[in-house]
Amino acid sequence: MTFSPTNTYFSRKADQVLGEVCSLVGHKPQARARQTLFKMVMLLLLCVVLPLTCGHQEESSGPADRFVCSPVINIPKLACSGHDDNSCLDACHSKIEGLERHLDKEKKKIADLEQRLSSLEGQRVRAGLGSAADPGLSCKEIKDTVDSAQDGLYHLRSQEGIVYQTYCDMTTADGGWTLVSSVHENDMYGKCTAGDRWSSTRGSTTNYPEGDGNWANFNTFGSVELATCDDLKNPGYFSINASDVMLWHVPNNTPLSQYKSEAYLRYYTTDGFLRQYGGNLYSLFKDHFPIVYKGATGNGPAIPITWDNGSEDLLKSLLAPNVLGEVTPGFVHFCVFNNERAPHAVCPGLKYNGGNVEHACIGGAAYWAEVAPRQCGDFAGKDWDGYGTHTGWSSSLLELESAVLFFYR
Ligand code: 3S6
Ligand code: CA
Ligand code: CA
Ligand code: CA
Repeated sequence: MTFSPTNTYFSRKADQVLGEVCSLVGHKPQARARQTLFKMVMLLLLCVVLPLTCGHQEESSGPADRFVCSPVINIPKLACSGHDDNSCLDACHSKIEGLERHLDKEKKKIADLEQRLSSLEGQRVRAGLGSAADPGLSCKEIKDTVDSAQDGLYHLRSQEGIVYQTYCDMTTADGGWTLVSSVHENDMYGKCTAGDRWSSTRGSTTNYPEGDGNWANFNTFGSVELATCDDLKNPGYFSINASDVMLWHVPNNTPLSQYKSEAYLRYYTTDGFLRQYGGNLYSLFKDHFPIVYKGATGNGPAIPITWDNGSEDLLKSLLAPNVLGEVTPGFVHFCVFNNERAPHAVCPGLKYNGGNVEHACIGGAAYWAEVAPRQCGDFAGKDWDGYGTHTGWSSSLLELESAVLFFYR
């Protein structure tokens, strides 16, 4: 006699017990456990129950009745048309394994979708970088994070946590340029008077060898929309850790929306020179080349520039004619002393080789000795041979009446 499930009663009984056990453990039974259990139930039925209730039973010979072997696991019921319990259980098993593989695939899909969702959520949060709610540290940080960022106004925060708004150029040479300052001459006839913040607002004097000292202090002034109407200096000037500078020459009183289009000269450095001077102009002037009357450091570096708008020829056409013999266009030159040992903070667009620096370079301290106070001010001696005459040592009117905007990247 074998224990094959040839009898409907046996097989249903076994199936019922197995199902109860399966539901107790909550999952698929192991094949061996199922076989053992099945045999035990069979024995019990054959030896005890059957003689009492059923009397004589035929031995196995015909085909098996339908045997549902997986009542607990919610899969399509498997009909055992087979011949013994092992083949049925094997079939059950392979079915379960198939479903598990399917489940694993679905789990992986869900994990992938979750990852995509969290990535999209991250982008949405970072897309607000540069807004009032999430100020960036620099235009470069914003551009690096949001590649589609456009030119315009953004909110930044200084290292100290001061929030300010400024203009970001997000397109020139891959963008990321932060407007940090502008040098504007509001009164060429006023010699180191009101508005001469990048030299001296306290007169032509040797009492203050550094003048107002704004090239190397934490003072701030102006506003982004008035960068061509007055001087600008925001916390980015001393707070941003930058590599290069970009300069724009923009006619006075140009509105913010037209800074770029109206800038007839636009150029930038590419060699990362700021990194060796502390990461910004504040550090360059504070720690390396102080703007001090009769200062002992000598001239600072002349950094090659790449033109974005304008050219060396255009620059030369705007400079004072006498200056041309003393300069090499194609640079931005920092901390340049003249014949009388007056420092000039920046020579925009050129390297100054001679001694009459005051006619082409801007910003300084508080004293220019030559016919003092005639060269004292943010634009020093750009009007030496008359206001905007473009003769001798005088600049063109356009240069005299334009602000120089400074960007960091
Ligand atoms: C080409 C004329 C040179 O003139 C000199 O430059 C003159 O002696 C000085 O008065 C003048 C100034 O130094 C210009 O800064
Ligand atoms: Ca002035
Ligand atoms: Ca000024
Ligand atoms: Ca001179």
